Amino acid sequence: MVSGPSSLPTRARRLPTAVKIVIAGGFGVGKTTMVGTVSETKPLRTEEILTDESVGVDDISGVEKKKTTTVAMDFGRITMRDEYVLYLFGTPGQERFWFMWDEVALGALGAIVLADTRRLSDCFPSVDYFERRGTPFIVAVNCFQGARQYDLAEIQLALNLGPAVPVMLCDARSLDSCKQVLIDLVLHAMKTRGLAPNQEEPQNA
Ligand SMILES: Nc1nc2c(ncn2[C@@H]2O[C@H](COP(=O)(O)OP(=O)(O)OP(=O)(O)O)[C@@H](O)[C@H]2O)c(=O)[nH]1
Ligand SMILES: [Mg+2]
Repeated sequence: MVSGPSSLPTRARRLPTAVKIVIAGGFGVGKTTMVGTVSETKPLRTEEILTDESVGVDDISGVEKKKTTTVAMDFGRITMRDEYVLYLFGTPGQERFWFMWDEVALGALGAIVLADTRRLSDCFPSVDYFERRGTPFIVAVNCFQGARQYDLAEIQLALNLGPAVPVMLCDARSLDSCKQVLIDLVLHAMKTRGLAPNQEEPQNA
């Protein structure tokens, strides 16, 4: 007897849920790095070389070794437990490209605001933006070498975040660390939006 679709196990019948996630934050905070670390496909990048022309326009203090910058967006994809396909959109960090944020953020389930404690105030515009839009977000502090370590509570206070906004440490170069940030964001966004997760929560991508 040939089995019809109705006899397949539930997991095999369900298509993964497509979810759009935005990765935002200030200039040079590690957005492109994070998308590249987790993407299971070759990430799309729109990097341009920082030239002398940008001196005085782009503030590269703290990231003086940075040679390129995102001018439109990053794009990558990661599947979690065959349940969710996360489409990752990294925003351009520099102020002169902020006009693109509305396009990038449209329809997103939630956002990661990456922060660098050496230049914490650079993530204020991203925090303000997602607060105003009502998009659930979490703050992930990318731990650059040499940067002073702060308590998460100190960072929460410094960014004037409500207690419901999760703050966590991460390393944008580490796959496990980036996956954990994504899992925390998806769970937070679903809870905030009152959505029920698929049968199993997206743990252990
Ligand atoms: N030590 C350390 N360096 C990092 C980390 N993440 C990124 N970098 C480096 O920091 C620089 C900035 O990284 P990008 O990923 O280009 O930053 P971005 O946020 O995409 O920058 P813009 O698009 O220009 O705003 C690069 O030289 C990375 O190699 C990190 O976790 N630790
Ligand atoms: Mg970038």
